[in-house]
Amino acid sequence: MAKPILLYGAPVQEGSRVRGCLMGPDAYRTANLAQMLETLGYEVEDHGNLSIEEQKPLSHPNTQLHHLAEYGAWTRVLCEAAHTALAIGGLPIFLGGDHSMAAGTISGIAQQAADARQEQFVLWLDAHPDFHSLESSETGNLHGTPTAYFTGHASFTPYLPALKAPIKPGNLCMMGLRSVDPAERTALAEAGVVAHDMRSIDEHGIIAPLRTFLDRVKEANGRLHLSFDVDFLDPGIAPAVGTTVPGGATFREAHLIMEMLHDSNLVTSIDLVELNPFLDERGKTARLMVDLVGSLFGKRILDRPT
Ligand code: Z70
Ligand code: MN
Ligand code: MN
Ligand code: MN
Repeated sequence: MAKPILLYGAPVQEGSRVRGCLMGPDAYRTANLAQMLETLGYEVEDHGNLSIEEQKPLSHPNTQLHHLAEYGAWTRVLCEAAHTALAIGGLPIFLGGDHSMAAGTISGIAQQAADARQEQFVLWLDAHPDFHSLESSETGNLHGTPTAYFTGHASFTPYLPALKAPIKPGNLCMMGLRSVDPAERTALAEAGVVAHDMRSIDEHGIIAPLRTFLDRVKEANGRLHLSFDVDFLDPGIAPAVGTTVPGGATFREAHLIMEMLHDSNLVTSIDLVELNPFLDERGKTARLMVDLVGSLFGKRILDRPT
């Protein structure tokens, strides 16, 4: 029997200055995410939306930073929820919410993987590496920082919880990069993150680099977390994001990635982030994301020999 799929809404929008991501979880529900998964034969439990208490503002020498206290509060709540979801044997899907939520979800799943003595890997599908430290962020938007936190590459003390189980930079594979700030570019190379930009996808396609990474996860008998930022996709097919970056993944590249992930049977947890329904066109992006999740969970065009 497949693990039950546990849905957690994370209406986080403090990580950017564009409002609307707090509506993300309800847009996925409106687009029938749970029903679609049930049709595929899964047991689905919707745990509703997580929330944080009102926070007193915190200050930092980088005066551009905003909502630092909320970032800490969401990270604590999501870290706990993610740890628990895995500990009870579920496959959690975190419905975002902006990408700052990945500081919590990924630190939580990494902690639980460490409890179970399993190696944790992360596939990061995004136009951006989100690898800023609190010091290097120019925009002050904290959705640009979670990967630097959960790898332990930068210190977030005392704003975020002490990291118990960092993700090894070499276990973090980024695909789709096309908007990388200078500080992030230097830091990515120095840390040894596995980073594929759009040129790499143009040259090699997505199959070869994804296979190489999935083979590594398999050999390590590891777990795989998928963190899927809507802006990985081309804005022509997925307009509902605050910062659109041209030249993203196509409909077919995205479905193929999801199908390969399904066939690998390695995915143990998922974030769907940065959907901003306020910017959508008649639900098109939410529906596309639900269709992609369908491919990830085994929806296919024709039966295939196994
Ligand atoms: C830029 C920054 C960003 C979206 C992440 C962009 C960050 N590097 N934007 N995800 N949509 O503001 O630090
Ligand atoms: Mn992102
Ligand atoms: Mn534990
Ligand atoms: Mn992004």
